[in-house]
Amino acid sequence: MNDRTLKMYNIAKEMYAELGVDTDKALEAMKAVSLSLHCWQTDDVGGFETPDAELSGGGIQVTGNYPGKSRSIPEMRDDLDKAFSLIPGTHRLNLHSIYGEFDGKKVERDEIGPEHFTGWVEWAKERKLGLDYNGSFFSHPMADTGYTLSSKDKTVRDFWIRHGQKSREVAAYFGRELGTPSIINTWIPDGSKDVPVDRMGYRSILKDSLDEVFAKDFPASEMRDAVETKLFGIGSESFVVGSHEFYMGYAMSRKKMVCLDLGHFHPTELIADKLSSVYQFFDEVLLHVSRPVRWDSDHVVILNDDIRYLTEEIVRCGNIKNTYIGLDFFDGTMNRIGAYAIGARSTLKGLLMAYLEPSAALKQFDAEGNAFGRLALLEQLKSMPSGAVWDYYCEMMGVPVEGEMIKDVLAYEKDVLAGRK
Ligand code: RNT
Ligand code: ZN
Repeated sequence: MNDRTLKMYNIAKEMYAELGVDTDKALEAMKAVSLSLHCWQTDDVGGFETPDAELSGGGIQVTGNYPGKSRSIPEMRDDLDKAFSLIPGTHRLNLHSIYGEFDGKKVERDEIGPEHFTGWVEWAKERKLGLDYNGSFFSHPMADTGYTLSSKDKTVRDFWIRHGQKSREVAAYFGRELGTPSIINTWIPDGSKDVPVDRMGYRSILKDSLDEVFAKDFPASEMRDAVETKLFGIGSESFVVGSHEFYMGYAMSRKKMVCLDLGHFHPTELIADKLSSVYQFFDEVLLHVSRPVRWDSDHVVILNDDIRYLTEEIVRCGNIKNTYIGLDFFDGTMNRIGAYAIGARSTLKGLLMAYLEPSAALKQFDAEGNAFGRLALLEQLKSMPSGAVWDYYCEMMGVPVEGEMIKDVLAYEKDVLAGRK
């Protein structure tokens, strides 16, 4: 441990102790936090379905052409190893079906099954990582009309129903092999640019299709389903079939989880405020931590107010063990490994700051109706030395502190990414 890091930590520890906060306890809590790192930041959600798979329409938009994106699964694994080495703690990996190992063969989405993920399972076992999963209902000719599971064309929707069913087999396989339940999230891009007339029809089809997708029961020890709500997207500005109300109702009636993505609501609407409501009625929830800039732009997560509020609520609600924290951003304009490091570390920093809250004192002000005391203490916290605790945590967990992280990422760019021409 670096001398200065230790000195600063000890001062911080003393200052927090004066507020009734035990920094060592906060760090113990941090060690138990597990993020689900999304694999798709390594290659801008391209996938490796065919040797030259390119992202095409159908609901996902990535901008940027920064050099060095992974072009194959081995490269992707190198990048993920690098990313994990920059993030303190034990985390999980979240795969999409377009990242199966298809050996250069064309495998249709409705044929992607566990056999295409044996290599990933080996990889995860070696690293003692849990795997989460997603069917990929986008970037495919069968998604070109803008409708998949809610399509009025039976051939189209049956195709995606089979994809959904197979995807759940993959997740269950992950859970069985790795001994930790795989969280499988279903997000579909369905909706329309212009105002539809038959909203009712599409939503009723979606409900029936989902019932078919979820017809088979799997033990909760193997996999758990989440359904991701959304307000609007590029190409689905006027209508998204799987809206928040739709999926809240669906998930509640079918005992599934909802997935709340920070970019999937009105720009001023906060997910942070939703958690304490959702926890009243659901056992578990999945989060997609992202950063919308004016729209669902999936910018790299930073420690902004939205993340502060979200992480505070996660901790304040006292239900983090039932909260699956997935990351979901993709930015092709910068070093992609650096993007992971920033996004994951900022989420963790938010959680650490939340664990460093003097919750007893704050709750007391709350209960007494002392709005000034509460606000003043919250403001005081903003200049407390949480950075010293963070650096200490990074060193303790064997990952680089802030300034070193930048150097480390730039060295990887020079040594590895620059060679990907
Ligand atoms: C899209 C959803 C979805 C995707 C990933 C790739 O709006 O947020 O979660 O980002 O599945
Ligand atoms: Zn998402």
